[in-house]
Amino acid sequence: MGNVNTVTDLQVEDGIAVVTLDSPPVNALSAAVRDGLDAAFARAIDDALVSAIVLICAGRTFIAGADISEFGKAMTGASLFDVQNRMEGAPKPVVAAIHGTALGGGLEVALTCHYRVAVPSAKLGLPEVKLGLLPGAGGTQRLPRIVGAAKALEMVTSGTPVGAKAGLDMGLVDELAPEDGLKAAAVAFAKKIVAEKRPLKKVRDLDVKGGTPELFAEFRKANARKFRGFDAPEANIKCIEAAATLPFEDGLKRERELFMGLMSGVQSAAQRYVFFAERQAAKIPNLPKDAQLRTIKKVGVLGAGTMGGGITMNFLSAGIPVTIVEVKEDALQRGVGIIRKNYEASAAKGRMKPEAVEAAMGRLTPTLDFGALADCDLVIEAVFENMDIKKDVFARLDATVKQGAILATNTSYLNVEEIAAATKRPHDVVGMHFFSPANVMRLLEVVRGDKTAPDVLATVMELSKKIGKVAVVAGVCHGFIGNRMLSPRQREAQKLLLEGAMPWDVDRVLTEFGMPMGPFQMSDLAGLDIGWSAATSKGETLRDRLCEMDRRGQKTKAGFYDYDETRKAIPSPVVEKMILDYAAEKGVNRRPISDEEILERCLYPLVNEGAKVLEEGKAYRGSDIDIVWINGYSWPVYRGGPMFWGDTVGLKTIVERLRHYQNTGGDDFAPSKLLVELAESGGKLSGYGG
Ligand code: 3H9
Repeated sequence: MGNVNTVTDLQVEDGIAVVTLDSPPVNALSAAVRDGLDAAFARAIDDALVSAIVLICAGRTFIAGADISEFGKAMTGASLFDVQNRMEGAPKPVVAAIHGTALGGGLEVALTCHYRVAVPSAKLGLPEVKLGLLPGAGGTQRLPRIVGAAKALEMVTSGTPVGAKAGLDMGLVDELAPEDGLKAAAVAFAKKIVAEKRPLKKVRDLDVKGGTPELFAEFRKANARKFRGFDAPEANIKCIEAAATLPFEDGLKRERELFMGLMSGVQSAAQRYVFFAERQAAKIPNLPKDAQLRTIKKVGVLGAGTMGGGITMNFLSAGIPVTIVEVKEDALQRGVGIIRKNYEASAAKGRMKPEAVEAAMGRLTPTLDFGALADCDLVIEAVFENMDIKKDVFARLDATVKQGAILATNTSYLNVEEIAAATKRPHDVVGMHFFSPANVMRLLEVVRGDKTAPDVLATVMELSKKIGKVAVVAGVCHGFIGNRMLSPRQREAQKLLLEGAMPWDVDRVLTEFGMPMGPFQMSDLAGLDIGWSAATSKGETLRDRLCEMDRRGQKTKAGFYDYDETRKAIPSPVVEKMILDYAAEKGVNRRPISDEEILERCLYPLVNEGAKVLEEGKAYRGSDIDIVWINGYSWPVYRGGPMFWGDTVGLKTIVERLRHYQNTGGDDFAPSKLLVELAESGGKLSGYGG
């Protein structure tokens, strides 16, 4: 317990005041922390025996930012600006001692200190853009005064922190401290400053270097694609521009205005919601407190195809050895070759060191021997998507793999309980549904069968963090959470073609909404012939007809679109004619279809399906569904996922429009019971399930 308030301690020793914050988990700038800082600095400044002040944090990190959970609530406690003014205006040196992460408001506080000392492992950054915000406590005005306009632009618009060593090179950090001796080093540094009578370095008094109009114009142009749809990057750029062109106080005012604009907007509300939703998804309700995690030291992967190879890479990269099993030597060699090629491509782009490639490959044991899976702690099956094959594989795994191991299936649609029933240990069986490319996509759907043991679930959730995935628990149903909700969207997209739209109309509406690709661009990319066979094709669907013409997608340079040499998609007159003929054959009178109808028909049934998932208890929470869509299907994060977006549209409106389409298009559009209930009671899908 601190002697200033519950989270702040002040000790004076040998003329140096040490202010310690201790507000777990991340020392965020809550009202109590601001009050504590304010009072502690007032006392230390008034104390004639104090010649310098060190600010340090207890626990795992320096201040990790403003307290995001306070946003949108009535403000209490000391104002952060007053605290910063007190610190910066102190008549004696103030030194920030940084470990862990100095992020957002945390770095902004450190920038009002006269000096900064950090351990080498510390990270410093302004990640507000990831919350749809900008650094609103002077960060956009002070950072460029130290690191220059170009570097500041990069840091505030990417939100990516820099390490302490890079910080030292840029002038953000004044001295590095030993990893286990931060406090002593910071105190010694403060004493040195006093002894040498060094000036009180105020960042606000420096000039911004390199903030030319050309820099901003070029930066905007170079990043236009990346920032498409987001409000926050442009507001961040405007702030750095203000820093380069206005006096400090005017720049601060501009920063404040732009910050308030973002803060009251729906994009930041969505992105802040996603921040907490992601952390919430990792929590399993009603998990027995005594659930011990199983140890996973060695993983087995069955199948060296695209999925098996991608899955394997996750573990190899995280330092976990993998035994990969195939049935044929050439398939095994091909799979291993692709894994190596992927790593080497990363190394060529500078994303990993060549020795790390060898280290990862060194953890891989390729084999044709099924028996080699016997001593694995977790085996993930990634074989052909067919129930009989999966059952056979699980029966063999049951007979081969040691007791206590976790047996996982990567199925995307099949019933995990039926697969588990092929073993005598269904409690050890779980779904681990990776998304392609499995080494890149962040989402992992963890499918819980009725018999899956709680410790199996907890172990897989924990392991997913280790391999850099965002895991969401799903119940057993066709397509689990994500693919189940995708299917009504695909159905409507196809129907719209018949009724009057063209593939490029549907794709344009969905990309303007913020999806990186529309459904037809996605089909062309994936290949139209997945699950199609020339032998059985009857030319019944548009897809059949395209494949029969060898228009199988990007790989054949033709699918729903034509493709030029640079893979640019061009609307195809052949496809247009084919769609018109097809509609005529089916006796459909095509009509003009508005963009609004395309959007509503593609997305409202998807939201409705999400409500059914919740109603049936196949997801714990509405926010889990949003995490699935953001990380597995690239739903625009600034719209918060389909449940959050549905709430912003208004559930009453969605129910009304679904009923409207139900009148003309049938019961595919019938609103779910839960959706109707929430619409009537004023409830929210995003808040459903807590
Ligand atoms: C800002 O600063 C605005 C200013 O510019 C302007 C002000 C006027 N607030 O991630 P973890 C919680 S905006 C409240 O699992 P890790 C988190 O919810 C802010 N709570 O740990 C979780 O709670 P629980 C700019 C926060 O070790 C627990 O702490 N700063 C905050 O993997 C542990 O978190 C940021 O955007 C917060 N600021 O990662 C930084 N941060 O256990 C956001 C965390 O109940 N934070 N919590 O689920 C992070 O990036 C990571 O949390 C961090 C630690 C890297 C710090």
